[in-house]
Amino acid sequence: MSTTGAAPDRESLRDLAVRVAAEAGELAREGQAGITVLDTKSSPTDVVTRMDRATEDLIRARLLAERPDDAVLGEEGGDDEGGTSGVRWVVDPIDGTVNYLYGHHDWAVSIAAEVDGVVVAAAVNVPRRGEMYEAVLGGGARLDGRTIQAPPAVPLDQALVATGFGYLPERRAQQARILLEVVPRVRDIRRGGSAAVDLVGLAMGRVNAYYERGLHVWDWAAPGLVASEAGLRVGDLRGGPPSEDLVIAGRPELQESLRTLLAPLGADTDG
Ligand code: LIP
Repeated sequence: MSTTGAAPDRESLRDLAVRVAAEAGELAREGQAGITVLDTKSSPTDVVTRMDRATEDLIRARLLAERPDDAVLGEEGGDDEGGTSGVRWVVDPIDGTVNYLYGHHDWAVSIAAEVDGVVVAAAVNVPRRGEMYEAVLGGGARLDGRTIQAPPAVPLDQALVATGFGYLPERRAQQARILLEVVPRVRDIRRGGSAAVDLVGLAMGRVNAYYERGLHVWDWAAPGLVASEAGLRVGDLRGGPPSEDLVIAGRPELQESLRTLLAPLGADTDG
């Protein structure tokens, strides 16, 4: 992507993300009742609904109406590969589609803005909880306008740890084997069904740590910025940035302890 003009300010990108996430969240919330599977993706369990597509279409249209020179990467529509502004939006219209399909509350609309490859602004709307999270890089994280800070670390054996499972059977089998080693060493496990809700919940202290293999950048871009701006470390298993191999998050001391537990188990491999 070639860049033209001055970098836009982060707050205006965040404000646009929040406005669009609010409208998209309302559309998706209204469409949840009676929703059915429209299609499947990587496996028969990896579903997409009419509302995933409609919500992403609305987000793309609203973002590009205001910023026509930006690029957009979305879970459902892929990478448009356009854009000359240096800004790329990373969008998950409904993160937690299976929760959405079954009428659960924990699903989210995630919109992040990257400038030259760095996530600088984010909005995560969890409509059925009535929660709008937002963050700018270096500017902190907020829930409904109030600054949030994650609570201090706890020792690993007292940690409530969220995780998730991929859609491929072989990967799930390895994730289950790893879980057998994790469960006896932590307070308990939660499988909420939305990586975005897990990561913003971590920022709120609803869990103490989170790990998952096989996420995509749209799963973590926006909620990962909310989490890191709330004082959490969000990375991979080897001390690098979050990746499809593994996303692992928590207060730095706890994230380190969890990495030490997971690394020898091959948690960033399929076994
Ligand atoms: C899902 C996640 C879920 C995870 C799945 C998937 P989707 O996103 O948020 O927690 O375990 O692997 O990535 O498919 O509902 O947008």
